[in-house]
Amino acid sequence: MTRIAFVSPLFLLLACSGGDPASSDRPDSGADAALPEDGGVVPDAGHPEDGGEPGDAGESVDAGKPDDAGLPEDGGEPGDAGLPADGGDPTDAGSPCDVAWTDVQFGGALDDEITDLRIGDDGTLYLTGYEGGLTGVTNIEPTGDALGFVRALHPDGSAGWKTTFDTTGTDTVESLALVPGGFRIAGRTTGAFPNHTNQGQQDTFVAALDAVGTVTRIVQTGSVKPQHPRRISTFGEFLYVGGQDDDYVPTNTNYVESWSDTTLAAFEEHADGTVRAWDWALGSAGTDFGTSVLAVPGGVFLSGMSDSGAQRGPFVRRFSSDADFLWGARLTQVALDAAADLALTPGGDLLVAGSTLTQVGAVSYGEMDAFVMRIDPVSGTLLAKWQAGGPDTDWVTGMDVDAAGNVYLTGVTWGKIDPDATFHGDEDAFVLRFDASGQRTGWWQEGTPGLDTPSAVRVDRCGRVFVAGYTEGPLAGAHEGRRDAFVRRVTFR
Ligand SMILES: [Ca+2]
Ligand SMILES: [Ca+2]
Ligand SMILES: [Ca+2]
Repeated sequence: MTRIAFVSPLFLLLACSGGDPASSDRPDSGADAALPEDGGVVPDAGHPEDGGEPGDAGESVDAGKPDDAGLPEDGGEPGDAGLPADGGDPTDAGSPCDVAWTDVQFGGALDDEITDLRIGDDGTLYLTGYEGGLTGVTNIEPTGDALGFVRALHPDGSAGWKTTFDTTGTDTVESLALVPGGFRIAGRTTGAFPNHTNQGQQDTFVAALDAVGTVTRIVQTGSVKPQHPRRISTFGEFLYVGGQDDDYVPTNTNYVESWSDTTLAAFEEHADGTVRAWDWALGSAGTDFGTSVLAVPGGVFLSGMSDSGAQRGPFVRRFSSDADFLWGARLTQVALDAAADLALTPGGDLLVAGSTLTQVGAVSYGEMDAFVMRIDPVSGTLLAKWQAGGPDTDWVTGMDVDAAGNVYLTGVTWGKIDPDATFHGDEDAFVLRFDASGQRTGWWQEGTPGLDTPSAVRVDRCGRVFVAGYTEGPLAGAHEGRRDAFVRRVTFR
């Protein structure tokens, strides 16, 4: 059960629930995105359409060209605000989009992973992850003396600054958010940072970094259970961390006291410190995960999944910044289905991407498929949904949206994501591109004989698409051993 449990709970779920998941499907279709609990409370604390798109709302650059992999020809994109001058980009020599790229693989003999990827306006890539860990040892991955990192890569893939988080225990950085003047990151540690005490097993930490990676603030928080932050998202002074408390096996015992529970932690940043403001948790009798958070003006969306109980299946919920529950949407009724990631369209609709065993779109392609649902962010009403995949299991781990509304999904496939793809064995990485209406306009699959597992896909302002995660082979460079971190540029077919 050690394979992709760290990035995705698929194997864990498969192990925990013996029954046929399809039998839990209900005739009332997976589309009732507005749940009974959404009592119409719509204080409309802010339209998410201004949640982070700096003015590039309606570009239709290369919206439908199936073969456009973000080629340099769109370097003169009219909405492109990412001029090299605005970030001190060290590699600028002409058009910021006319930069060669060399794929990146790094790590040592032990396990190394990239957990998240963001791209700045100037084309700099920012990675989070860990190095020197061990997977496959306990139910918590990684273990060992892993150190967490945040790294910058120049737009050509060459190394920029690197900041590490390294107590005497196991440390990882799980996610980062770009904020004016720097970054906010979430990670976890079995140790203790200066002036903090570990609350038991693994704690969450959140940190503020300036634009060159200097840590200016760090807060460690937790409980006796193993905290597992998965994604961080910020708006204004609010900082949200979504994830789960992993399966809790009390120290020096070998029984599971509680299966994992979805968690959402809200923090407020003040001049004199970062305060944990409120928490929300979902703990069914079974296994619950949180997968992503997306902060918007006035609140936050949380995605996750629950494998048992009346609300089993993938979900998204909206909360106000004061912890009021605004609405919840149960996306399917299948316990093994998962919501993986959240994004906003240029028009402000909420997109949820995930994986499903059932049919939510026009066609089911076999085993698990990728899905995307477009949801009214105010009411939770389902607006559109689509499905894609190959005949084998396809498991989504990340999503991004560009200024034209094209949607990019990444994940792993156990077969061919397209009939023309080559499957390299075990799991391969894939990326799918869709236009705003859900038509698939491109695919990409690469792999090695081992695991090739992306954690995030991001498109930059030049239309360049990058995928990052871990590989057990020479996916993007020389293989140093066990899992290595990788970043690859995607060329669509
Ligand atoms: Ca499939
Ligand atoms: Ca593979
Ligand atoms: Ca390695």
